Amino acid sequence: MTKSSTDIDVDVLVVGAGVTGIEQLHRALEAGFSARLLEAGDGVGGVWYWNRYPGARLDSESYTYGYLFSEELFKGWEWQERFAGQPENERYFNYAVDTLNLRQHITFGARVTAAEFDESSGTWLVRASDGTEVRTRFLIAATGVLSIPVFPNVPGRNDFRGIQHHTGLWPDDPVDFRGKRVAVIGTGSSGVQVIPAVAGEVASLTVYQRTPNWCTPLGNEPIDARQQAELKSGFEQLRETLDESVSGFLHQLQETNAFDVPEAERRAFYEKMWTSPGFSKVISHYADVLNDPTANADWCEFMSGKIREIVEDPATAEKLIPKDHGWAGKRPPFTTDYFEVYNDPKVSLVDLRETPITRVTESGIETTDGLREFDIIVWASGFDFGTGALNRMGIRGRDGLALEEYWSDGPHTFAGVMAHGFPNFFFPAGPHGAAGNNPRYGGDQVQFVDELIRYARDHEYTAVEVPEQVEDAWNRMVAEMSVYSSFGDSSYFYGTNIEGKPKAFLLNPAGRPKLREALGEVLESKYQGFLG
Ligand code: N01
Repeated sequence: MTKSSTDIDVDVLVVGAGVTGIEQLHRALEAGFSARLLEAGDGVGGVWYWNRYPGARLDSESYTYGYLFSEELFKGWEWQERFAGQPENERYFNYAVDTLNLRQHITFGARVTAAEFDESSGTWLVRASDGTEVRTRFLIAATGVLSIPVFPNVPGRNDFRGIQHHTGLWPDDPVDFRGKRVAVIGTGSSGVQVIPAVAGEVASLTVYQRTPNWCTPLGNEPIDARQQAELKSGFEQLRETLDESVSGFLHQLQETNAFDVPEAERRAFYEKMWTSPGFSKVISHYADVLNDPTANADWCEFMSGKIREIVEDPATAEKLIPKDHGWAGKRPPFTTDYFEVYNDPKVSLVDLRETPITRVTESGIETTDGLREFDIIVWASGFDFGTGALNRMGIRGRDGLALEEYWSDGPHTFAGVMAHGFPNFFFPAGPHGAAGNNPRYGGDQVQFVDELIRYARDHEYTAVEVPEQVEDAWNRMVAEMSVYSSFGDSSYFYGTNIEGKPKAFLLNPAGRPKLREALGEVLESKYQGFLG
């Protein structure tokens, strides 16, 4: 039976049970809305459900990544490591869902395939792959920026008779790497995590690298009892510091520029930075490392020296040193024993710029240099970042406007959370929203959506929509500021990893303070122009 546009099933429909969707569902229920969540997978955790490859691990400090909206939830969980691995992250999101009593509101195995806005009633009719059909007033796509895995466009992938998996679609049953001939394609954050994690078990490991990355040590360590106690007693301070930070991390900004100090002091600082944990190497680095090419090159020279020191074979070391981008020209991965792995005689590196892949065969991978046979291929080849999931959901807004058409030249958003022409539709943690510790930005957007839809309900508005000029102002800011971004435009942050995808900046180049300011102004104006 077709659903009538007058009867709604729920006030709020959330899509995606990742870090953002879980919080949004919780807030909707707390606010007294009837709410439901559709999740394509069979479990919660979002990226931490799908990316269960060996070595998958956070590189934001665990306690800054988890939820901070509830002190009780924060204190009820003790993170075991500074940078938690996938299993701990997945357990954490299950803990959150069960503690907040959300599981009964989640439908698993339901991938949204279509969502149409009905103007006369101000509702959305949403359809999912399992036949679910829901009419909702507010549709909130918490589908994330890294949820559509992509494979290189090489012929023959389906001919391979061995085992092959994408890191972003890793199976639940463990893959047995023992004694196997393994290929890993891609050396982004996923590839450089999986490579050292499996190297010890395999018969041989061949790494197919197109672009080397500036990998530096992650600096992981267990969280001891003293730190656990400090975290618990410092909850408010932690939250405050993160709220004031430029990108949702605890790391403090440096005021000194690289060449303000004598060389010996700079070398000592670089030594400290090399082992300094995770993103502190970006945020707490010399103030000009991201915007002065000479300062950036000086740090890169230091890192090149480290790679040459670690990797015994000079030719391999040279291949592992990035030549086409500086520090943070691509998203820098943080690793554990990555370069060291190349000293293991079982491990070899294929430079795809010298010998590109020509095809995948039944038994292995052929490059211009010949065929190598494998038992397992790991595709660590990345994602359709930012807009991938949203553009595939069949979103149809006012007058049937297709989201993927509206975004055919790149996303148009207000604060990475709303788009003009799509009333009562939100996409917290979407493109243009974040650049840093994602859950902190996503949390700001979730709170904004929560406050806006409560206001609309309490004041009996049936539709909310971002005014065109408000969206335009945000898009202008993104376009103007991304010109000064340190990210090279070969980065997936511009969508250039996907053939035919428009080149457009997909992050929020102004950071979290600007996001909070923009959302705050709308709230303060009592949603002027948003309500209809
Ligand atoms: O994906 P990527 P990822 N032929 O796009 C290569 C987050 N994350 O899954 O650089 C050959 O970075 C491609 O080569 P190139 C994090 O935000 C976080 O690794 O395009 N190679 C590249 O080497 C991260 O940034 C963690 O030349 C091809 C690789 O595949 C984001 O997810 C862990 C190719 C793709 O790298 C994505 O990371 C993991 C082709 N045709 C992920 N196409 C943490 O630590 C692509 N490649 C928290």
